[in-house]
Amino acid sequence: MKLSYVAAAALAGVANAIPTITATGNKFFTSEGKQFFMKGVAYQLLPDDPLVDTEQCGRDAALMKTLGANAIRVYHVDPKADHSGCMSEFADAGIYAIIDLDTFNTYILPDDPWWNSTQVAAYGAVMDAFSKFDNTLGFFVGNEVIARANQSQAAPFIKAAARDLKAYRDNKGYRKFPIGYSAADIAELRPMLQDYLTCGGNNSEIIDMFALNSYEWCDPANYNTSGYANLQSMAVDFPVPMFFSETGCNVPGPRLFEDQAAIFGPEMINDWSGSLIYEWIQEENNYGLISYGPKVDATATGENIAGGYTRKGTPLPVTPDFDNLSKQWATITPTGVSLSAYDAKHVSTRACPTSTAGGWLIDGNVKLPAVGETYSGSYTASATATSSPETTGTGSGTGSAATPSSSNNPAPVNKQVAGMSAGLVGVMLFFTLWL
Ligand SMILES: *[C@@H]1O[C@H](CO)[C@@H](O)[C@H](O)[C@H]1NC(C)=O
Ligand SMILES: *[C@@H]1O[C@H](CO)[C@@H](O)[C@H](O)[C@H]1NC(C)=O
Ligand SMILES: *[C@@H]1O[C@H](CO)[C@@H](O)[C@H](O)[C@H]1NC(C)=O
Ligand SMILES: *[C@@H]1O[C@H](CO)[C@@H](O)[C@H](O)[C@H]1NC(C)=O
Ligand SMILES: CC(=O)N[C@H]1CO[C@H](CO)[C@@H](O)[C@@H]1O
Repeated sequence: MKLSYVAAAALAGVANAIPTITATGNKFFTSEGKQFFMKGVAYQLLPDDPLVDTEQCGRDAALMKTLGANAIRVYHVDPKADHSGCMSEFADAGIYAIIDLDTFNTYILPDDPWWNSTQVAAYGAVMDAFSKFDNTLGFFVGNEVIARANQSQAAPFIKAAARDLKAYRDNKGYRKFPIGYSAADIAELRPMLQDYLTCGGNNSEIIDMFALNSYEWCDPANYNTSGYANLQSMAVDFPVPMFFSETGCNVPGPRLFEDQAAIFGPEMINDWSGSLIYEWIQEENNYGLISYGPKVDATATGENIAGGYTRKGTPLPVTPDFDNLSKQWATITPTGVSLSAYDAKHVSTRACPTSTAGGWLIDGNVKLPAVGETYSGSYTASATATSSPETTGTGSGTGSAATPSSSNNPAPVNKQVAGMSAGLVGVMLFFTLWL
């Protein structure tokens, strides 16, 4: 009696468990051997940590499930808080989480980069807090650290962070969570940044996934006019999974989300692993898919009110954006390739880019900063690996095709609560100083 009860409970446990995700070649796979495509949303109701209120997570997870989402991306968490209730609500709804390891006081800064043991410990604490959940998909070591070519000197620090957090993951015996970077979509950095972060031939020093925050597809647009064809030309057979970590231009609105059909369509499906829509909660920037009630006075304060919006309660779809996205995703059910049938030899590392005057600043496969290092103004060439080209992928795009530049890129500028990048923090500090 007792035994069969235990067996039944164990069986139920197995049935309910969410498969874990790993990266192989340029694709994600579930522990059941199926390819995994992300349909997700950026989720940051409150600045410090949206994954601590189990009931709220349950309400949001239920509606995300009806939307068709299977992933969230969270920019800031408190490693000391208990996330088990929220993570289990999302797991029950079939939803994975990508967590940014950095936060307001630990970002890698673009103009004055350093990487030290305080950051390693802080990023590691976030990994510790989320390593125990089966629905943790992976981690980012940075979000939009670099926004201009003349900030590319910070790129080796991003690689150093990936190197040290991958070593941390492995030393702790955690499963092989992909550890990646979420990049601003900037024409003058393409494709050098994505190529640099994955080049050099030492797997211990590259990112495991590359994600783009892209607002190039503004209605009306199609695959060619949006600039996605250009992004795709640089993504062919990329060595690690690529996906959109933010997307969903809201100009002119209402949003149609027709880009989803392209991302999951024949042109891109072999090289992209899906997208995360910016963002769940409606805020001043007008990117929300839901709200928790009408806008309130910008100066109003209260337990769950900030920046003119209530940040807790029953999620109410923003019309027609929520339905439009739901309908788009309902038409998209990619199966991809199974792990057993997948041949990762198709992908290939790009050469480390060489520096150019007034452009990309890192010349080849430079020696990465050690823990405790601050940018000194130059890098030394790598002692070990060479900067000679490895096998170059077929899609080293020249950027000469339809190339929407960052200047017509209406990315959210108001990301105080959600994914405010270090660059924007810098800009804000600048204005604060001058106002
Ligand atoms: C790392 O850098 C931060 C910011 O400069 C500093 O506050 C912290 O003390 C540094 N940690 C170490 C171990 O030097
Ligand atoms: C970097 O480039 C931007 C324009 O892209 C320019 O405004 C800024 O002054 C440059 N910064 C430096 C330090 O040269
Ligand atoms: C690869 O990188 C790791 C971490 O930096 C380093 O310990 C190792 O020696 C490197 N391997 C080679 C062959 O250079
Ligand atoms: C994009 O351009 C290619 C090449 O000119 C063409 O074959 C394709 O039909 C176009 N796709 C769209 C959606 O316009
Ligand atoms: C695909 C889809 O549902 N599109 C709708 C999005 O919203 C606009 C405005 O209400 C509708 O006209 C579209 O049909």
